This record gives sequence, C-alpha cells and structure tokens, in this order.
Amino acid sequence: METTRLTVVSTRLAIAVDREPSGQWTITPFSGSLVTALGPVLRDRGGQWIGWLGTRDTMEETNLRDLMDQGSRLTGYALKPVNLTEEDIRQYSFGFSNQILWPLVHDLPSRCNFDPAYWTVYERVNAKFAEVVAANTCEEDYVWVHDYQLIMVAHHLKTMGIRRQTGFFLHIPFPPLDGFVKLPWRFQVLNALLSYDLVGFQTMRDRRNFIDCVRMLMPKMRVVGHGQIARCLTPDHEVLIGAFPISIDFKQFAEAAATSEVEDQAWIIHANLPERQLILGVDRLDYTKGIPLRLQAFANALERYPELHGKMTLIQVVLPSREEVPEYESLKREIERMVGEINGRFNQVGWSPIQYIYRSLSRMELLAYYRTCEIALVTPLKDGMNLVAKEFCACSIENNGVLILSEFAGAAAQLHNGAILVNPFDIEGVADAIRRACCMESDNRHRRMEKMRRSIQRHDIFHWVNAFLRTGIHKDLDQFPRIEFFVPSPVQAGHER
Ligand code: GDG
Repeated sequence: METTRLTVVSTRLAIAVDREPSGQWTITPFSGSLVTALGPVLRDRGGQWIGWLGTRDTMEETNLRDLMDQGSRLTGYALKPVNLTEEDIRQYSFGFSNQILWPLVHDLPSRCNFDPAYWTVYERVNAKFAEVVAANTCEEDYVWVHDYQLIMVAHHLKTMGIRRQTGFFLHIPFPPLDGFVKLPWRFQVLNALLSYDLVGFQTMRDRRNFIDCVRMLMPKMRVVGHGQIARCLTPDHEVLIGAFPISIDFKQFAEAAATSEVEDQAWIIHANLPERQLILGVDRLDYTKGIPLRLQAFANALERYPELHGKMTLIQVVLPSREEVPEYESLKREIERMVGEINGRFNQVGWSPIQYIYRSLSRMELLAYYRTCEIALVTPLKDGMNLVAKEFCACSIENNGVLILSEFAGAAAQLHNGAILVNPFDIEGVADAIRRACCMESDNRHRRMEKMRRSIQRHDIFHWVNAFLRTGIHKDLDQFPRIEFFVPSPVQAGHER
C-alpha cells in the first residue's frame, strides 16, 4: 500500500500550553531533535502529531479548537490532542510509566511499585490514544508511535479492528531477560510490542535483549535473521525488529555553537572561571543519570589528586523533571547536600570546586556551556542513548573537548573510539578518568573528538529517521508527497521532555 502521510504519536504534543494569570492560553513549540527531524516532513507533507496537551487545566471545547488551530499554524502541521484526566496522568504516566517501566528497564527493579491499578489505567490510556489515532488516520497513513508510555497502541488498534501500518521506537533501554521477567504484565507487553509492524531499539544490545525475551517467553514465535533487521513471525503477521541509534541535528548544533552570540556567552563563562578546566554535567533530574555517584567520583579525584585543586571546576546543570514524584524530590535534596559538602570541604579563596545550576537553561546558554567546557562528564547508570554526549561533541567545534562517557549509555556503542569510557559505579575509575581528561594532550583530544564528531555528523537525526522509515515503509523523509498549505510562523525554543 502506498503510504502518503506520516502520523507521529507521542505522550506529549510537540508544544507546551500554559495558562497566564489573566486566563489567556499561550503556546510554545518544543525544539528538540525529534521535532527538528520530523517537523519538516509533517509540515510540508500534511502530516500530523497526536499527543496529550500537557496541561491539567480543563479547557472548553471551543478554546481547545482555537488553541489547536493556533498550534498548527505555529508548528506548521496538524495537532490532534488526546484528553487525559488528572487520574489518567497520575496512574498512567507517574504510575505505570515512571514507577514501573522506567526503573525496570534501567535495571533498578527495587525502585518499581508494581501497583496493579497502574496497569489498568495504562491500558485504558493507551486505548484512548488508539481511538484518537483511529479517528484521525486512514489505511494509507504510517503511524509512528514513540516510547514506553505507548507500547499498547497498535494492540488496541488491532482489537478495535483498525488496520494501520505501524512502527514503534523505544527511546529507553530494553532490559535483559532476568530483569524483564519481573514485570507482572510481561506477556501482555511482549504481545503488544509484537502488534507493530516494526519495533525499533536504540542499540543492538536492546534488540538482543528483546529477542531473548521473545524466544524464552513465547517459544511459539519464530525469530529469524541476524543482520541489522531481524524478523519475528507471529501467527498473523511479520514484525521487523531493528536497532536505530537516535541522534541529533549535528549541523544545527555545530552552526549555532559557532555564532557570535554563543561565542560571547562562552567567553564570559570562562572569563569568570579563569585558568582552569571546566567539566560539564548536564542531566535531567533522574536517578538513572548517576549524579550522586558522579559527585562522589569528583570528590574522590580531589582527595587523591590535590594537584587538581584550583585547576578544574565541575559545572553541574540539573534540569528539573518529574518533581511530582517524591523520589525525585529527595534526589534533588541529596544532590544539593553533596554539592554543599564538597564545596565546603575543598573550597579555597577564588575557587569553588562545583558550580551547581538547577533550572532549565535557554538553548543559547546550553550551547555556550557545551562550547566552552573542556570536558563533559556523562555518567548515567544506564541510558537508552544520551543526547547530551552527542550535543557536547557537536558543539566542540575546535575539537578540543574530552568526553568521559558511561559504558552503560547507548551512545557508548557509537562513541567508544573517541570517548574515555567509564563504569559509573567505579568511583575511583571515574576519578582517574577525570584526571586523565584534565591532563590529556591537545593532539590526543583533537584526534578523539574529530572521530566522534565525524561519526555523529554521518549518523545524524535525519539518518535515524530515514533508516527507520526505509525499514518500515521503504521510504525516505523526502519521499512523502509535498503539500504546501501552511506558512509556519517563527517558533520559540523549548525542550521536548
Ligand atoms: C530519553 C532517554 C535518549 C538538558 N538540560 C537542558 C536541556 N536539556 C536537553 C538536552 C538533551 C535532552 O535535554 C536530554 O536528553 P537525553 O538523551 O540526555 O535524556 P532523556 O531526557 O532521559 O531522554 C535517552 C532520549 O530519550 C532520546 O531518545 O537519548 O536515553 O532516556 O537534548 O539538550 N535543554 C535546554 N536547557 C537545559 O537546561 N534547553
């Protein structure tokens, strides 16, 4: 069947909706890599994005219609909202998604709260998404569903008797068999994933884990093929299973990092922290990002290598996230306590070892930090990919940055040749890596960074989208028919998650 239109489905629409004190609604489009990559094809080719509005404030039907029209004019493509109640959000998003699937796939089952009510609501909300997909698409559409919050969408479409070509991409890791079997709904989740026509993972490791689970838990399914794409033969269809490492818009990052605005800001940051190497950590507030262990490793480096005192500063940026979940609030307090303790212990006149920033930086500020910092310390305990690692490299336009990267981040599979790989649980190992990065000769830095930048440039976000679509429907981004009917307005920056 000829596919003519792309429909993207994700938990959140690609816009943020806010209500001002005056009662007026405002819209800000997001500007993450997914939006950058998919926006043009949705915009020029009559595509659409389906998702939740992201606000818990109730809105009258006419307001919602106006707002969606306004949002569509701003983004350039149709936006189709899924209405979720307060209860839906609590149990589906904060519950099943963030308190069961998230810790489980990041190998932290002891953090899971296997409340059966969460599963019921997760199912119900996925069915709501499927209803909106069914109502707004036709058989020629390609429906591309994103991430762990929406695993059941294709399954519900099938149950409703709706035939669509569907693809699913999991942005987070897929756990090994012994972790996955702990999930009380393991069969339902595997079955649901096998309802898609294509299931994409970040790395070959994730794909292997998934195939192991299918083979062990569903012995009647046959999985064949060892190359880039494997196939699972289910009783009613064939599911393609592949690894598609997500990336960034390399060109956009590299060009933006070279602008005079970013350069000036980068200069100011370094001028205020003179004669020392700046080490950057940028993470969403999340226990999977390994921030406390990283701080311990940094303190360990200061303890064991006093020659580094006054010669390096760690700038740790934490992006507020999931603040409604009590665990995240206590993680924030733990990080603040550790930063205070380390600064209190090692502080000297004119030198504080850590600068801590707890807020969302503007895109320009973020780029300036990427550009000016000599070292990036990216040490998640486990991560689907980690885009910060790639963004740092893209902005290291003088090739002088050093990337210290956790071997448990998906990005390590691609960047292992240039990064200093570390085990984030090995405090002395990470401390040694910090020292090694600080002392690394310029030639070595250049060689390593050049390798990583070349690889990211070649495998950018557009390469990722094309690889997925080519596998799913034998099409590239630019093979969707062009329908020019929108004149997009300039967009403001925001971030996706
Ligand atoms: C999930 C998976 C996978 C951070 N601070 C600021 C800011 N950011 C932006 C970064 C980056 C994004 O947030 C974080 O992306 P990550 O990939 O590091 O992590 P998750 O949010 O956990 O994303 C992950 C990803 O999905 C994509 O598939 O790589 O493994 O967990 O883009 O730039 N942006 C702005 N200000 C900040 O302060 N503007």
